[in-house]
Amino acid sequence: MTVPAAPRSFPDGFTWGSATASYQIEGAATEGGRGPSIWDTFSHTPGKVLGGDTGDVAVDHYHRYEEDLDAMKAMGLGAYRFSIAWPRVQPGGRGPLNPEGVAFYSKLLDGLIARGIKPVATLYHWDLPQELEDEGGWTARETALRFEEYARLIVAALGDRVHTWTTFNEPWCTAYLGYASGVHAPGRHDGAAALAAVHHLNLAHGLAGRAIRELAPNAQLSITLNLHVIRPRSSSTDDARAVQRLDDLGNGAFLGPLLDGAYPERLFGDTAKTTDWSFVLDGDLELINIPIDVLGINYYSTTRVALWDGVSDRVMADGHGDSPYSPWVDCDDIDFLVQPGPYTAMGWNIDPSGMTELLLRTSKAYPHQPMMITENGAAFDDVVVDEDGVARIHDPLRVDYLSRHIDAVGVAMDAGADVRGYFLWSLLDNFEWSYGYSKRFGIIGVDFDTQVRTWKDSALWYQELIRTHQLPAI
Ligand code: GBH
Repeated sequence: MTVPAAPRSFPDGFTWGSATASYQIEGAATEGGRGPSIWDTFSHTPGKVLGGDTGDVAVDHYHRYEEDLDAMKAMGLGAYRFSIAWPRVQPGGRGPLNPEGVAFYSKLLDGLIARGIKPVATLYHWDLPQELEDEGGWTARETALRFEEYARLIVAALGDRVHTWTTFNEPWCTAYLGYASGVHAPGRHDGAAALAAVHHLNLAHGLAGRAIRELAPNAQLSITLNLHVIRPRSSSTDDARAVQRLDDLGNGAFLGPLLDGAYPERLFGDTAKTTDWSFVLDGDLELINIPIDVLGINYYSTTRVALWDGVSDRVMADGHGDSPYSPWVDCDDIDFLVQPGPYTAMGWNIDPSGMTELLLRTSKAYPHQPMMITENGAAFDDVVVDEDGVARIHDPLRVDYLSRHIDAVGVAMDAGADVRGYFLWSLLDNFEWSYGYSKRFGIIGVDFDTQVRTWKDSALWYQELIRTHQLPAI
């Protein structure tokens, strides 16, 4: 790994933020008229989440949001990226808004604005109302129409206070982890369903985007994608082809319709045995292709692959959780290689060069598209110590990870990438999906028994970075 050229300055207008998601932090799963979501069902199904953990309580942000807002203010955050729980504001996914649910986000927005923090609101970070899943979830076109209605209602209710509306967080995860590998809710294993979900998520983005433009004309419109940096094991044409197939499924299936108005042509051939893509109807691509103000990118790690030679032992590295099912539809002949370390506590390899590569590649493909990093961060085993009666959490590995990745953003910006901001994942330790509470991504530590919050060294470090707009030497 390269050593950051520090100190590095960032432009004054660059936004420093942090991010969370509703199901991971709110708790209060049955309060305030909230209906069940697919993550309630999934986490309450034995065997789905490590340790049987659920988001029932999470870090109780629903009741402690004032304290959390004060921490954001003290840290100096310029923006806060959070998500709205659809089943909290429109239980069941149909019909009128639930005023109590709306009131929670309304108070949150007022609290952010009063503290001078720009709200970046995501409409969907994976908590689909269970009733809609019962009717087919994202495999059903109807869900995209329901999402448009939800967007219209909630944007009309909150719109003028939200700086940036993000339709979806990581539709790749919703489609492929939810419907193909099944490590996320709703936990299905059906490649055809996953590809239908890809399209219906894209369509829902277009429909909601149109609603946001109409109802909140002064807001920024965005979507967040977890784009994949996929590298070949060798320079063979076979390995290059493997990379291309994964790039089409993981990146092109979203970037294509969103920014080019078309799916990558190769994708149809590569998935022909699973689906005929007849769920793409006339007019859909025009709707999806609505211009966005800023493209959100989440970056954590890289992937290395090879086309299986049919003889060697198969390799299935991390990235599939414990599922025997792959999220990569029709890619059974591709091997996912164990990457060289170092690794985070998730087992993900640490590779800041992927951040630079991704930003430069995206800005080359879409030269006029502003971008922002909407998530980057790492889980590590923190060291909690008592220093003269004061609790401290030392997390030098996290500071190191963040330094190198923020530096890598700077390298891309120096080379011309138009990056408007960086959101650190995550503000608080939280419910890490199928890993439950066993993995901590927060820069503010949370004692999951007492809910006491303690700033980690990384939070103090980030506070100083924000104050000075300078990445210090490590
Ligand atoms: C994000 O997901 C989420 O938005 C956030 O809620 C979550 O807490 C956070 O990251 C930390 O996990 O071998 O191609 O399957 C990130 C999800 C991480 C999904 C890496 C794919 C493995 C790569 N991604 N992962 S692959």
